[in-house]
Amino acid sequence: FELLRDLPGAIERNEFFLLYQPKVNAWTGEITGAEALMRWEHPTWGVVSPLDFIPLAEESNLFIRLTDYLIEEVFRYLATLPKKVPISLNVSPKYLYHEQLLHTFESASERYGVSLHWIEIEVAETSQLDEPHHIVNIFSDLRALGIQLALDDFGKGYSSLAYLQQFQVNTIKIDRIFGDGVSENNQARAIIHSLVVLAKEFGLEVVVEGIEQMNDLLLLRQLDCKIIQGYLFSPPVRGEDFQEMMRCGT
Ligand code: G
Ligand code: G
Ligand code: MN
Ligand code: NA
Repeated sequence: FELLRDLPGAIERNEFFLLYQPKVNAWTGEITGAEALMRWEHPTWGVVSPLDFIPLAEESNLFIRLTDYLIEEVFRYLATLPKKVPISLNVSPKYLYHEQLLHTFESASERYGVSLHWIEIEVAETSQLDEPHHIVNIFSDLRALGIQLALDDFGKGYSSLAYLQQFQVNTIKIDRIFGDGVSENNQARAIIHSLVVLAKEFGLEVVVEGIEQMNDLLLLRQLDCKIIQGYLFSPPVRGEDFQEMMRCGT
């Protein structure tokens, strides 16, 4: 309805912005990276969640312009950081079929003088990744450029393990349905424990999402999880605030 009507013009009107949520070392609290999360500042509705506008954008080709904006904005931001950390971008699986994909990353990297090693792409494991051959090839091209790859929302979809076997990625992000409340849930604990063991076998990094409580953090340390993301440490924040967090070394 109205969101759909307003979406095309919103890009020109500069109504989108990014928040950054830190990923931190579970032992030291050191910031190891951040995930960029998009928001739409709608003139009448206020801040709109990507859960509401990404599906709309994916119905038309607007998701390409939004992803182009995301990439441009993350490089612009990285260029301003005195001490860089890797930044993760959520990319619609559909964008993996966009023919300008590699060019867009390379061009931004050159223009901003920021190495592609600072970029990680998160692809939701819950999404249907059709044409596995294409995905395997595009992942391989992206890795060749130095871009890191993560399977997002891991464990929540239907084909987690199949994807892990088919697609070479660097990281799995364990979905927050397992991380949130893990200290009071034996099943979640067993699942995370197994995924940590599995990830080690594959030589993958593990990030556990949705950590809000100290007890969960303490348990994740026991399970040998090294990197966590969640409100316990910080919600997604404005770029200036993320930079300030890094400066203070929290
Ligand atoms: O930040 P928040 O928890 O509201 O994000 C909700 C969902 O929207 C998450 O699944 C997240 O991955 C997705 N999301 C956030 N920003 C972007 C973006 O820039 N592009 C895409 N495709 N998805 C995003
Ligand atoms: O699907 P993806 O993992 O990209 O989505 C990340 C979403 O999770 C973002 O919308 C972000 O705002 C949200 N998020 C981040 N940390 C927490 C948390 O500790 N608890 C909850 N409930 N949501 C979180
Ligand atoms: Mn994500
Ligand atoms: Na996720």
